[in-house]
Amino acid sequence: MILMEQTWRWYGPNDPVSLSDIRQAGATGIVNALHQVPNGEVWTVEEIKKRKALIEEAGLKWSVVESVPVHEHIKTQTGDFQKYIDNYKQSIRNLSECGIYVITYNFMPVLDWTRTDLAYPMPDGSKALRFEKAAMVAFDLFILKRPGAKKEYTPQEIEKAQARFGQMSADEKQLLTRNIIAGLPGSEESFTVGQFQEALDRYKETDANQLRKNLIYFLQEICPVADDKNVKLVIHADDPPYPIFGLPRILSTEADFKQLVKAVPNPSNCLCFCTGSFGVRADNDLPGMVERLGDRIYFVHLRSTQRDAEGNFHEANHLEGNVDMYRVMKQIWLLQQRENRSIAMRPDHGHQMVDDLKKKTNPGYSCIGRLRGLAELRGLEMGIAKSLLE
Ligand code: DNO
Repeated sequence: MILMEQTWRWYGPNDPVSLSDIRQAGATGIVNALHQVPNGEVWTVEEIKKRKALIEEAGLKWSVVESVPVHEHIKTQTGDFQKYIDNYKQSIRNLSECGIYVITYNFMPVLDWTRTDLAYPMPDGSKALRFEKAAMVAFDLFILKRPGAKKEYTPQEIEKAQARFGQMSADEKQLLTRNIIAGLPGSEESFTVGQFQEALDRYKETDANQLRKNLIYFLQEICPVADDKNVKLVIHADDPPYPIFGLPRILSTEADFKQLVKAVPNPSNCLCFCTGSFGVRADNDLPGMVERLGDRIYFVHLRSTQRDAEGNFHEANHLEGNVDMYRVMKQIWLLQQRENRSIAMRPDHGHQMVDDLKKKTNPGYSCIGRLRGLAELRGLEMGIAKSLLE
């Protein structure tokens, strides 16, 4: 019987969650990145080996890279993009040489994952991450004052945002701004309001079609290297899975990924299946996606989101919310047996809860919430496996 490899995202030596904590959570694999290397530069064998040794000394294995960031120039195909692509190829070769074969990346313009509230109170006293539409629109229209933004919203949305903004204190406005543009854990970019507008302006010539072409070009360049080195390049879904701030998003649905595979069929062109990101769209059939895209899934982020009719969502407990985790898990288990391989998963995000409420934690990446998530998910997988086998 093949079960998933249980992994845990670790932010490196400065992470308040230590490698020893992670071992006690029961994970065996580490998901890590060299955040100290500036975006666009080569990850050297020496630096990779140093980090790898640290992880192995703790009795764990560096299983997945999340992420080798893709430089903005690659996404817009401007400036030194060819140099950055060459550097990316070298990082792939170097990681493979060190025995690391799964590399996560995303192709979201300017911002990585985005939330408006990092401490949304849940009825049980824990705190969750939340994306509130009215707050996002309020930031866009009244703080950023993005030219042309008004056209993208309905009169009702604008009215709601206006009312929401009117009730915010100066501190709340500042916090909202920070939450959106100062960079959440793992994002490689961080902006002031002025810098953010400049970054958006760099996408004036890059609509969804162009961005897709640039991604295809990037993959046509790097996939042959990855194929040759046995590496899987797993793209992460857009989060949230639709355009924000007028920026194109091109990996939000099953059709988006299928189109990408059609354009670049290389075996290394694979998917990081993030149930929380894809699950924000009601039109994404998650268990069906595992069934149909499974041969390309080499890493899984498991979490659930709860959405409402207005486009708000918050992160639910791992087995609650809109993601049918039982059906997703069943498909993953079947896929593993079918293909005779174990897939790395990590419990993604978790509520800030219990003692972590008194600590400074990385939003979404506190210890106890993820520990709860991992415990529930491994139990679910074991239950499914045994019930199908007996
Ligand atoms: C958020 C993460 C993302 C992810 C990147 C992958 O919690 O899932 O930051 O790591 O989008 O490149």
